[in-house]
Amino acid sequence: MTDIKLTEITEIIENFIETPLHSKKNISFEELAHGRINKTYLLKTHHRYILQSINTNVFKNPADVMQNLALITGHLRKTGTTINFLPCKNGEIYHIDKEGVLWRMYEYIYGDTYNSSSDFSDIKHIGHAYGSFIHRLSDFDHNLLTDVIPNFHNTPTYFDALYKAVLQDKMGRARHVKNEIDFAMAYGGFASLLTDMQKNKKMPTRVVHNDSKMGNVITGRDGQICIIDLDTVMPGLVVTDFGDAVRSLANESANNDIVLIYNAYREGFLKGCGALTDIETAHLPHGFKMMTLELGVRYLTDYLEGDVYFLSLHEGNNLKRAKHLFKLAKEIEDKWEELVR
Ligand code: GN1
Ligand code: MG
Repeated sequence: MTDIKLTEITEIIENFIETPLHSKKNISFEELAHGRINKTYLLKTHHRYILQSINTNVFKNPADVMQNLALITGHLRKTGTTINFLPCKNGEIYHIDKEGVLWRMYEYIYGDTYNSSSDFSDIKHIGHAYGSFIHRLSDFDHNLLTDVIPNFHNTPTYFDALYKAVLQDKMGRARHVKNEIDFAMAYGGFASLLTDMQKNKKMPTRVVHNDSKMGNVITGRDGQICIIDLDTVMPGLVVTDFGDAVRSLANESANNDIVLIYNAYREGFLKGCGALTDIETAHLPHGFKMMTLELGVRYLTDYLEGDVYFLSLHEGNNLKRAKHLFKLAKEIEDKWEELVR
């Protein structure tokens, strides 16, 4: 799936200030296909680097993303490890190529990740990592950040987009997914529960990660935790950050007991983030349910619109992802009493 040549890569990295890569001998690269939004390459010489281009269909102003990242990583660096972006010859931490594509590079973080971990002590560890992340950013002024994807976890807007996609039915796919559409629509009322509380100031706005998947936590060789994929770090709700993480664990972990996953994550998360308000703590299960439905709705909408947002690996990929999440939402419903206990 790699569609870039080594000569193009070397041309891009020329723009970053001197690094061991500039020996240009023995450089090899491979595409890392974990993300569904940006293109990511691992560059190898005697050092390793990550080179990424930002998807401008998703991030309309990529320079704003980099401005946020400079502020966030600067703040995080005061209390521990974070991503180190390489400076460019132009004085920025990014380079824009002739086609207008924004490229950035950072030092590869050697360590362990937790893809498909099923071990409860690992899950607690991931929870603790994201909890501590929120804690480390709790004294960062969120007004400094640009809203790089407006309404990113504003669930009702995704439901509105689904209604619109069903009405337009650009690809003529709606009739094949009637059950999924009906399943999602039944949650139309639930969708605004958390955003309403945020609007009414019942739930505080905090700086959160907003894409808290297990694969974004790296335990470095020095034992320090580094959280990556900081593009969507923005003001948001703790409960959605919590919920998206448990959603990702329940979806991708080899372990399939969602109540045990939820409890293990909750224990680590609460230890890491310190005091939450009673309203926040009481709504952690709602965050899990909300984020599961929200992502399911986003995938279903993208399927109806012709797979224009998420990288789709094959025809029907986004529908399959949506179905999987709706199955999880149903399971959350079935286990609700145990989750709110
Ligand atoms: C996208 O590309 P990736 O995997 O980091 C998406 C998240 C979804 C995720 C689902 C900016 O993130 O919101 O949860 O896919 N990011 C954006 O895997 O839309
Ligand atoms: Mg991401």
